[in-house]
Parts: sequence; structure tokens; C-alpha cells
Amino acid sequence: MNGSCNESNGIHEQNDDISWANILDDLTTLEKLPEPVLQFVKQGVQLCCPDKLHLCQGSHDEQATLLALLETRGQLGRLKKLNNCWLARTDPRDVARVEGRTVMVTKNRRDAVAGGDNGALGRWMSLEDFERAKAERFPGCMKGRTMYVMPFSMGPVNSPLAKLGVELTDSPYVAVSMHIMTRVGPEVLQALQQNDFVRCLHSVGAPCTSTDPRATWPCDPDRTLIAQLPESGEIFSYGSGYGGNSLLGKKCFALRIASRMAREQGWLAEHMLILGITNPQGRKKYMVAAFPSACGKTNLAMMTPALPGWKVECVGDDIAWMKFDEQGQLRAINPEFGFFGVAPGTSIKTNPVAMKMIQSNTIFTNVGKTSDGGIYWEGIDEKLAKGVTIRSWLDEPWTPSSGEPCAHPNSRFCTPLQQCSILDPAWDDPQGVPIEAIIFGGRRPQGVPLVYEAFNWKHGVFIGAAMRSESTAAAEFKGKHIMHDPFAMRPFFGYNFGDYLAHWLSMDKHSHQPRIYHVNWFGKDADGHFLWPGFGQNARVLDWIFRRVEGEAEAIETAVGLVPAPGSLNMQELEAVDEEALFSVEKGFWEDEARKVRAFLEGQVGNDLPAEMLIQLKQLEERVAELP
Ligand code: SAT
Ligand code: MN
Repeated sequence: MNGSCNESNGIHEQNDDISWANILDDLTTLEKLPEPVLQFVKQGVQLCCPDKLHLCQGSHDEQATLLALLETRGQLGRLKKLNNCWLARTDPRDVARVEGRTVMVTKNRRDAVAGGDNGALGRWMSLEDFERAKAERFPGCMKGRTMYVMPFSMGPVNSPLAKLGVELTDSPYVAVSMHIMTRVGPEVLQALQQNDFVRCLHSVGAPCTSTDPRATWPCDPDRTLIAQLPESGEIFSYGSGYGGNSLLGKKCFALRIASRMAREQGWLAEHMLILGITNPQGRKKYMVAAFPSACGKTNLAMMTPALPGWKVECVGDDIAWMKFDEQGQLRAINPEFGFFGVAPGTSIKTNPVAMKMIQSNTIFTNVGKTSDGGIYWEGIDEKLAKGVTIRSWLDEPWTPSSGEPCAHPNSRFCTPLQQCSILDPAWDDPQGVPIEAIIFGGRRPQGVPLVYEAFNWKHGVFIGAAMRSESTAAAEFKGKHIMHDPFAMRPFFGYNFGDYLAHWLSMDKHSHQPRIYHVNWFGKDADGHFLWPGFGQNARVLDWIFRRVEGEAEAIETAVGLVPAPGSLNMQELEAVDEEALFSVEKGFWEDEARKVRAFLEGQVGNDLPAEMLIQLKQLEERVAELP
């Protein structure tokens, strides 16, 4: 054969032609591919040398076949108690995003990372170093495996706000997950005839010659590399099969590559949920909210309001693509097609909508399993039938006294959007939904009020820039410490954060500018108890924001922003909460906070920081200095 990857030729003496008949069962598949996609597939095959090629067309049958294949190989187990639900257990070294191995590859470092040589907000790799790293990893990496070709759309196909991608992956687990998380199907192939696409190449990376029968989750943790090349619209991911490392439509494309596209094209790609909220009078507003990973975006996006007469509907739980339209109205789409939500802590009490939607067609990863074929995790709050036992995510017998968690703290459910019972009627609207409020937030045990409103857009941008939050299990960090996480985008910026701030500031000119808020559901008292009940009770905060946007609710000025005037937050029928503690703006705390924000902005953004941010910081420091 003249294929490039046969042993005798070796991978370095590649011929241009591929012997398609050797790797493809149905040659008519090739005719379905638009020429640029075919070229991309060809390059991928020549580089990675898969044994087989499979074009994914997004059908139900195809998904069923892939799931059955994964079951046969022991890579997925069926959860008999649920309907078409599956459990994957990963290699314990491959359980979260690896920020330390995620890089932006650009010609100039400054285009990717702010703050000059000291800047640590993002990681940069030169094109030369990347070429070397690629050559050390990808050649021949798919030998013995099948390469799946996944053409996908982020956003409703043909929406002016949507973008296309093609992922080549050697992981059938990634293929079935991408089926859920993105739009895949003939209409995507059709759209690819006329439109460019982001080129995504993914390999789990481990040599598949492994004879270890336990190697059901191949990966190469020591050499993992997730590289984004925004200048050419390419993503290369090697060595991990998990979540944002491998489902390349999500963080790599929809945030890192897209945020850079958005800057060039005048829109925003943000780490935000999108929800619609209707008041008892039937008036509806849409809001977006940016919280770091694993801080409750999914719970807020699907909230069951504790306030009578209110209704929340979900557009998305993780990513928003937004653009001001010609009327000066910010409009948002959810580029995704599924939920990849954190499992632990999800229960009938905390998120009944999610608990219902994950009873079918869901892929669980690294949760515990009950002996009757159900799921289990910390905080699931479910009684087990008599005699039922549990195995942990590590497939070991588990009881509450085991001392180890039953589910990995970053274990996930992957579920189609359309299974959400409160999916918003406009979830698929190609024009997007009109956004009236932008909410920032994080996990702040101390010092940060329940809610405050920005004085104006510029101050709102500053609030986003100054965000800090306790670290979570979504990335590799150990222990809980408060990290700077501006706009909840720290791991996801696709370009220089100083330019990102300038881009946000440049949006201060539209007729229907959304108002900007900061919330903190996670304040604790001296004994470590939460000050606020959270979950459905957060509707009280959304109600206040709703009425503020309508110009109704009263607010009072504090050093950090506008907080609810006494009596303006609906506290009816809420068990006693310590309102004073919830809204205290304490001088010592905020002096320290402002100091940390200054050190961060000066140290990490430096000369790239827009002057307006220093003005806002100075004003905050002055207001704090005046506190008693
Ligand atoms: O990046 S993941 O998709 O694994 C989850 C997250 O960090 O939000
Ligand atoms: Mn996220």
C-alpha cells in the first residue's frame, strides 16, 4: 500500500496518498466530506496512523453502536437501574483539567499572556516549541486504534452566532460525549460546505499495544499537552481523555479559541450560564452568570425558586456567546448541546431538575455505583434499599466510614440539553436571548456581601477583573485557597487579559447596556456555617436584581457597590439569617482585598492593564479608606 503509516515506510517517509480502503469500510463516506474537511482528515491520518477511520454522522444508531463497543471493551458499564445510562471510570491520574499543561501557541507571547515575562495569567508556547512537542507526541499515536471524525456545530446550525468544528479523536468515549455535548449531524456537514471550521485533533496518547487488561482508560499523564493555536484556528490535545481536556468543543474551542475570535469580530465568549426568569406577574428577563468551575452554575441555571410564583428556565449552564445586536441589545446563545455537570452535591433538594434529567441517556464519569445498578456520590441524599452496597469511583467497596470519597470530587454527568424539563423555549433560537443582567460570583467564605450592583459598566468590568474564588476540584489544584479568577476565565483566556479588559470596556456604548452584579452564596460565620441557605433561596437575590433592572428595588451605596436597601430584599418566610453579616463591608477585609487586587493587576497584567482599571481600583481604595 502507499499509505503513509505502514511499518516499512515508517512515519517519516510519508507518501501523500492514503490507502483509504485499508482504513475505511465504506468509501462513500469520503464523498460526504467537503474538500477542506477531507484535507484535514488526510493530514490527521498521515500524522497519527489510525488502523481505522469512522465518520460520525450523529445518528441515534451510531451512538448506540459506539456505546455498545465501549461496553464490550469494559470502558463503560451499563447502569441497570437507569435508562441507557453508563459509567466510565478513568485512570485515577486523569480526573480533571490540567491547567499546567494547557498552552496558547501564538507568534508573539504578548498576544497570549498579559504582563510581560512575569505574567502568569495563561501559559504560552512558541510555535517552534509547539512543533517540537507535537512531533514528540502525535506521529503514529493512533496506531491500533480507530480515528473518529466528528463534525460539530457550537450553537444552532446556521445561527449567525454559531461556529463549526471538526474533532478527530481516537477515543470512542470522547466521541459519544461529543455527540451529547455538541450538535453533530448531516446539517453540520452541509454547513461545512460553505464555512470554515476549527481543526481539533485529540489523542489519548498511550500506546495501545498495552496488554494490561486494566488499561481501560488509556492516557499519557506525564506527557499531556493541550495546545490552542488561535492564529490558525487549531487545537491539539494529547494524553488525556477527560472533560475539558478532550471534549474540545468546550473550553478549548468555545472559550479559548472563541474568545480570541470574539475580540476580533466584536463579540464575547464567556464562562457563563444563561437563564430566563419570570416573575409572578409573567414578565421575563434573561441573565448570564459567571462563576468559576464547580461553584454552582448548573444549580443556578436550573434553579427551582423558593419564592412562590417565580419560574427559572435554562438556556445553558457553562458557556455564553454574546453579541450586541443592531438595536444595542446584548444577545446570548449557548454554544453547547448538553450538560457536563459536577455530580457530587447534586440531589433532589439541591437540584431536582438535574436529578430528573440524569435518569436516562447519561454518561457518568467517576461517580460511585450501587449494587442494584444505580449511581451514588457525596450529598446525593438518597436512601439505599436494604442489602444494596456501593462501590467507589475506584471500583472498591465503599461505605460512609471508608474515609475516602465515594465519587471523585470532579465526577460528572453528561446529559443532553433537551432532557432538562425547564429548558427555555428560546434555547435554540439562532438570534439568541436578550440579556439584561450580568452576574459575577465566586466562593468567598469571608467578607464578600451576598449581592452588590456595579455603579456603572466600567465599575462592573472592574468587579469582573477583581474576582477571586476558593479553588475547586475542577482543575488539578490541591487544597482550598482563594485564587484570582477574573471573569471566571482564568484558565480559559484565549488572548492577553489586558486586551480582554479593553474589549469589555469598549462595549460601554450600547442603548440597552445590561447591569452588572456580584453575588456570593458561600459566606460563612465564625463557626464555619453558611450565612445563606443558597439553592432555591437564591431566587430572592435574582428577584432583587430583576426589580433593580426594572428600576423598582431600592439600593444603598457601599464602598464596593450598591447593596439592597433595608427591606428591599424579599426575606418573607425565610428562617432567620444574619443580614448584618451577609451585607457587611468591613474596612480591614476590603483594605486587604484591594491590596491583593492591586498586586494581582500590577504584577500579572502590568503595562497591559487599561488605565481605566487603575482608576476604578483607586476609587475602590478611596471608598474603603473612608469606611469607619
Ligand atoms: O473543563 S471541564 O469541562 O472539565 C469542567 C470545568 O472546568 O468547568
Ligand atoms: Mn465550566
